[in-house]
Amino acid sequence: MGDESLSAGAVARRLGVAVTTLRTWHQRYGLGPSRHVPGQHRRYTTQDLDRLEVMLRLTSQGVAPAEAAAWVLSPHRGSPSVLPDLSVLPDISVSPDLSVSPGLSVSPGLSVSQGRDGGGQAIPLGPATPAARGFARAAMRLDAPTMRAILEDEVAERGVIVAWDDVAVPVLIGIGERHQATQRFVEVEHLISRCVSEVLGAVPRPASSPRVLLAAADEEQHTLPLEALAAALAQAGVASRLLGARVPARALADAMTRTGPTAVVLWSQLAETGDAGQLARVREHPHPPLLLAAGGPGWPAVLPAGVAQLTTLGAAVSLVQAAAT
Ligand code: B12
Repeated sequence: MGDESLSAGAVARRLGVAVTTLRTWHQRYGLGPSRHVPGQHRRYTTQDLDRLEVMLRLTSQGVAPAEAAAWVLSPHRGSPSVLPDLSVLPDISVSPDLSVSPGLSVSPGLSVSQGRDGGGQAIPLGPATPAARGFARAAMRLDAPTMRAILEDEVAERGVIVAWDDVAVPVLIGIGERHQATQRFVEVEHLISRCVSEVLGAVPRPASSPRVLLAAADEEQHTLPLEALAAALAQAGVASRLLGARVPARALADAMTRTGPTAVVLWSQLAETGDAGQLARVREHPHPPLLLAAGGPGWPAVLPAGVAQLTTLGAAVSLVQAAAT
């Protein structure tokens, strides 16, 4: 956020809590905005946001708001990102992990139990940005407007690559793990996919004619990383044509014949769809692209000669941009 300050609405979106919760924390516990510009509403500074973030993490772990606020405001607490040793606070149930649980727009005054299900009601994130935690919390509440607002803010403020790497990816990986462990939360996963797609799809595209072709491998349904690539390329001024999921080799060859791309990127998420023969076929096309690249964990470790391996979104943008311009 730098030196910039935020309105209550922006802070609420970023943290994934209701504005009324912020207001109550301000009135009851003094955790309000500290930046005062004459004639305007007070605004939240980076330090204010840090304090609220800790407040949120503590209350999500079962600490009563009054105790959490007292700790946050304590002059001895050190860095705002350091959490207290929960075992020394009285009357709280302690959860060992820092995963994000739903229901955090708790009614103020709620003291202890959040009804946690051994972490089963949460998206495990590990170390994550406030925006990722807010996005994960909103996802667990199936609160699509807040999810979209958080991601849109990130895209606008930090760009597609950071929004994808720091917000979408940890939450996608986390919900995948949570689903695998519980066989639940398909609805959350689908809503996350939907919101990520919508926000990436809304990034304005360059008017130029696309010379980049993006496609998922045959039978591959995972397309979000390609959608991120298309949006990030667009932000870098590079137009692309995204064919989407499950593109058979023949269809890809036909699309190449008709559009003559200088760069082709194929995505495989699953080993089942990562048949390197598809890459070889692109290479053997009568008009092969300048750059043929494979992305995703589904491909074999050793790729056919002449195929570039993409490992991160940022590197993919640089490579494709260089080939397409
Ligand atoms: C969203 C999702 C779906 C959605 C996809 C929607 C869409 N439009 O894309 C839907 C519902 C369709 C789906 C379907 C399935 N899914 Co799914 N899905 C996911 C989920 C949650 C996110 C996928 C994603 O976008 N990953 C991209 C990023 C977030 O992950 P990553 O690739 O590991 O990222 C690494 C690198 O690729 C790189 N990276 C990240 N982003 C980018 C971008 C670029 C451009 C580059 C170059 C690199 C890069 O950085 C990361 C760190 O190394 C994952 C969980 C997960 N861990 O990925 C499961 C997951 C991939 N799915 C899984 C499964 C099993 C399935 C199904 C088989 C389920 C079923 N029984 O039907 C089907 C597969 C159907 C098919 N044939 O494709 C498993 C795969 C397990 C495995 N390895 O075999 C996962 C891992 C979930 C899990 N933990 O079990 N899925």
